[in-house]
Amino acid sequence: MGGLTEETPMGLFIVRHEHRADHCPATDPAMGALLLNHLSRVNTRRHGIDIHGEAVAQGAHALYMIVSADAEDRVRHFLEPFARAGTVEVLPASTCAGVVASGGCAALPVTDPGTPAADPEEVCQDAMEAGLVVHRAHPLNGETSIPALLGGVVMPNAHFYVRNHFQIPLLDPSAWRLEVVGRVERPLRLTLGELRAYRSQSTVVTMECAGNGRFLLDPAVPGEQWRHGAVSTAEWTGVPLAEVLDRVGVGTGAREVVFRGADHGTVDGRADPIRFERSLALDVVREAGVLLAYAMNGEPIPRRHGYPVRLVVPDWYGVASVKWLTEIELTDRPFEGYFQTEKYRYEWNGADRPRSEPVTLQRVRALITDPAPDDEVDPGELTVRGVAWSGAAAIDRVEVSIDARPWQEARLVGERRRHSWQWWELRTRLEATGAVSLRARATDLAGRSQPERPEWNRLGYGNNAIQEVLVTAR
Ligand SMILES: Nc1nc2c(c(=O)[nH]1)N[C@H]1C(S)=C(S)[C@@H](COP(=O)(O)O)O[C@H]1N2
Ligand SMILES: [Mo]
Repeated sequence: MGGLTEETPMGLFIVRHEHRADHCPATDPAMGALLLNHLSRVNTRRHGIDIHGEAVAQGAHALYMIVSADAEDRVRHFLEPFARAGTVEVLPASTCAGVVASGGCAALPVTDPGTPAADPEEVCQDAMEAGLVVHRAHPLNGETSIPALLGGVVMPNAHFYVRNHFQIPLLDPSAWRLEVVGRVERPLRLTLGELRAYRSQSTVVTMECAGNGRFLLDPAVPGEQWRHGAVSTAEWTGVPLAEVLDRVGVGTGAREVVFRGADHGTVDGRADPIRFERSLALDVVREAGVLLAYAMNGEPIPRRHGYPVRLVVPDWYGVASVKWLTEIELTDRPFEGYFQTEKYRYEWNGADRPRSEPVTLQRVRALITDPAPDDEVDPGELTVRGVAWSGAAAIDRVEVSIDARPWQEARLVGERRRHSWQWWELRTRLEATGAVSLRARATDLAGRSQPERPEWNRLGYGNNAIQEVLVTAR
């Protein structure tokens, strides 16, 4: 093993030291002090190791440590004083995130030789530390825990849900280019600096995964078992796609715009790896206020959310908002990519033949953020709060029903918003004690509301059934 360089990956080790009861070094004050100095930050840094935790099992004369170092030899060298006092075992180890992300204790770490991609272990560890509820470690999929929604209109980037189909690509911002090709009059190739020089716009947008709430479908359907947290809101800043289209000039016969992400991998039923690609009709692109976003809540878009540039399609289910965008192609025919034609479609078993429809606008929905499921609340005054949104129109009203009693209208908080969710609250009274059911139902200005029960479809999309939160009053 070479010397300690900046690129040397650090290994994780578990150390176990034991000594005989009648040879406990800690009983001798001088020896004890020596050991403590040996374990000091100054000394461990000198040895090129980092101690994450150490503890002595009480009465067992056994010491355990979790350390990292670039090589096992370094750890052994550091442990020489302990070896003189008894036995030393050094076990190469992984974090739980590393083990789960690579598919088990016996598996080798995941690597994809094709593209530089983010380290799955690191990506997963970050998500856990941010408090996301992880559904799958690799590729990372995690939802926002509902209490984390509480607060302002937008939420911190760290808490924004993550939906990935492939590994997160590591794109170098200086090498990144956005190609605009196909049925255009003047094809274009933009650097990040050139894109940022265009007129920018900021929009607060609520993004929801079409699979949000899938766990409630009966019979169960395959796919990530999202609860209610595959939805978040951020302020996105970027260039209106319409500006770039004006610049290239839409060519004759152009009908659709295809967006390509830099991420890729294999999927069921296809032999060759594919990229993440989606299309939108040209008229949708013009009307929807689509952004080529480079900032999220005022910061560069984090890696897992599409750095350096992603599409943001307000009001549409998240799948339309292609991350790690590198190519835009105008075409004269309907796009038939995997994520367009085989996934992200509502499919029902029709009377005589199966029917299918693409997933488009987010369906109207209210979420209760407070109280949380299984909370204990005091009888008497109760405030129920939450958010509500709809892709088709602004929210008209939110109503709450307690224990299936008549609906009470909640107050909408702040101004009416078009592309982002709306906070609402209801101050009410709880007369009874014991188990209490709280339900919230939103209606938008287009007159759409929520169904009582999830509407089943084969791939489990668009479940906007009225949410029920059960709490206990005592
Ligand atoms: N390139 C790329 N873009 C993507 C995806 C993806 O896997 N790859 N997932 C889509 C889906 S299904 C959703 S719901 C949103 C999620 O965005 P987020 O991870 O920033 O929350 O990104 C969309 N864009
Ligand atoms: Mo999604």
